[in-house]
Amino acid sequence: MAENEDSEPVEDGAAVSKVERIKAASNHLRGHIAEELSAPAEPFSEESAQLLKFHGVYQQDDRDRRKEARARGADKHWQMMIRTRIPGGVVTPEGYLAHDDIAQRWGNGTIRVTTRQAIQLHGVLKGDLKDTIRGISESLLTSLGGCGDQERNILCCPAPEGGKFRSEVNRFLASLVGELGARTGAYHEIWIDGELADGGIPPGEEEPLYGETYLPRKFKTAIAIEGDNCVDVYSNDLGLVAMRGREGGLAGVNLVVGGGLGRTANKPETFPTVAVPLAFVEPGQAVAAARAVVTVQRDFGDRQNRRHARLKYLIHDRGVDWFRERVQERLDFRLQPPRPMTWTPVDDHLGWHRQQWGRPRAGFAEHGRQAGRPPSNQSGELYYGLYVENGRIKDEDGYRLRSALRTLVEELRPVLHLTPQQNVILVGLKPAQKERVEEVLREHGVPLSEEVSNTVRHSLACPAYPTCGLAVAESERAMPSLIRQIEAMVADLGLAGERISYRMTGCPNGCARPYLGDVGFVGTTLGKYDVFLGGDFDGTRLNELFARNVPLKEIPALLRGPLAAFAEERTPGEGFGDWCHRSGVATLRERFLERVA
Ligand code: SRM
Ligand code: SF4
Repeated sequence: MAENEDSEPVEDGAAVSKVERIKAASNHLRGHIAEELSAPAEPFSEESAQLLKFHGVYQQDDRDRRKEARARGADKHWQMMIRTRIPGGVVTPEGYLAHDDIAQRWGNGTIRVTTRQAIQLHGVLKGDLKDTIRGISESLLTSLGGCGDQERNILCCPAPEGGKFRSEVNRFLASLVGELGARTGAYHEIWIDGELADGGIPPGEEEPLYGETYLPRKFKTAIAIEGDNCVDVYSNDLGLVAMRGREGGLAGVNLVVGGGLGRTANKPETFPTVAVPLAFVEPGQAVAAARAVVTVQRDFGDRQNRRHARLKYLIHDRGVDWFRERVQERLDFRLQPPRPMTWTPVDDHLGWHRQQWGRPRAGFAEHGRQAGRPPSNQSGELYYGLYVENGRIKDEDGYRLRSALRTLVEELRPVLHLTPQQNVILVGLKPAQKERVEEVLREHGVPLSEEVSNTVRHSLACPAYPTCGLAVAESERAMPSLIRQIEAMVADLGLAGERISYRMTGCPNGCARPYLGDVGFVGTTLGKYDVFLGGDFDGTRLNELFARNVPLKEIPALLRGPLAAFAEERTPGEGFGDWCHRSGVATLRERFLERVA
């Protein structure tokens, strides 16, 4: 039997993890959440905390306030994080303003755009949770499916491009969201109308896709547009690459499977890996094919050991051919061989662009229903990709991004497209409004995206301390200072024009996708990071460990050698990660590290 903290033996000698038993006994995710809500001063039980994740809620504690909590005799300063699921990152102005209101009233005053195009609100107290979720729901959004062992927020390239092809991709996204979502009424009962919540499963309620135990683990899906991998499609359990047809529409979809980045320190049996090609399917077959992939993972994924439960381990253990056969068995059409894919450097969609169609209406904000869009942009509307450092929308000292965005959204009513790089695109702006956008940003001390250096612009960091219970090192609070030191050094080396991605996380789980950056920093303990080099800017290749346990303040000096050599030795157009890969990260270690760890 596999050894792990979650598994316990059962009578027939098999084992399922504790979370599996909690799911099975939960009456479609109801459990005792409603009952426990009536005691606002007490934290949720472990069972409810597990089920809450399916509702998009994490029970956390403020790790900066542990001492203070103990001093006043409390266990911890308990608080909730709520993650709103936003397919393709498309939010109406009303949806955005509702989150801004909630952040102010019940949260910690900040809004966080995630690496999966969702919104997180931190610091909500248990007693305010119901009002918070009701507020989200009133803005026609939902946190159901934000977390938990189910299909997570489905990513899609956020560029507000129009035409037949994008309309078909958008319709595909909406169908996927409808097909792969949970059907339980628990969310509505507990948070919205309060009826039936502890009364078991109402007659006739079914979870046709998930059954009683949902999936063995989280399941992540992304749609990339052929050529532009801005969603980091290879890091997903299921990647769907939309391929253009000769007539300008959607020719079909390439499926890639088994990506995932999480790993556990000192457990080499856990590892990051990129998704591998599975098949090509026609547009009308793509939803069924995606569903079949999910059901194979549902039926064969590891339900004993949660560290081995992601789809990537099933594919690693059984092979992609075995997996393809299982998927094929569930379909009434033939899977075709995957088509060749080429990628151009990832576009982060920042700055001013001309839209190819008129003012959009909310795409997926209305619980997955997509509104129509006019086919062409007769009014010459624009979109503006606004850089948000590490996804945190906040007011702090002279930098008042949150107020600036609130002003712009209230005044100009743009739809917002959240990006997988934690940025925000304001969509549907009139050319006459360009000046006003820039004026509001300047008035609030927010740099225009065009003024942000390439180094800062292409950096990502996960939240880590103080909210993430799994953090072993700082990330969002460490990156701004580190990246500015690197920015100065890069400029000094004459590399300011280069696009190099730097990604940091406060533990090896990989939430800011550090193993796919040109450069990755992964926290190992407070103040120290493993440094990885040699990914590619297109996100198709994992980087490799360059140096272990590097103190934060030594990172710039450590990177100087490889960056200086890159400046001298690169071939025309070669990226930093590609140069590291071509040189060999092992060779770079010998050249630039005095002592190889
Ligand atoms: Fe993540 C767990 C934050 C994207 C891999 N992730 C967490 C938790 C919920 C910590 C926890 O379980 O207690 C973090 C909440 C921290 C906080 O205070 O907000 C957290 N993950 C995030 C976000 C907010 C990072 C960000 O900077 O935006 C991202 C939210 C995405 C969303 O909207 O759904 C986020 N997490 C990712 C990604 C990147 C991606 O999906 O594109 C990954 C790597 C890809 C993957 O899943 O393999 C990722 N998060 C993990 C893992 C490791 C999973 C594994 O297979 O081992 C965990 C821990 C776990 O699941 O046990 C985790
Ligand atoms: Fe937390 Fe680790 Fe994810 Fe960062 S990478 S948010 S520290 S789980």
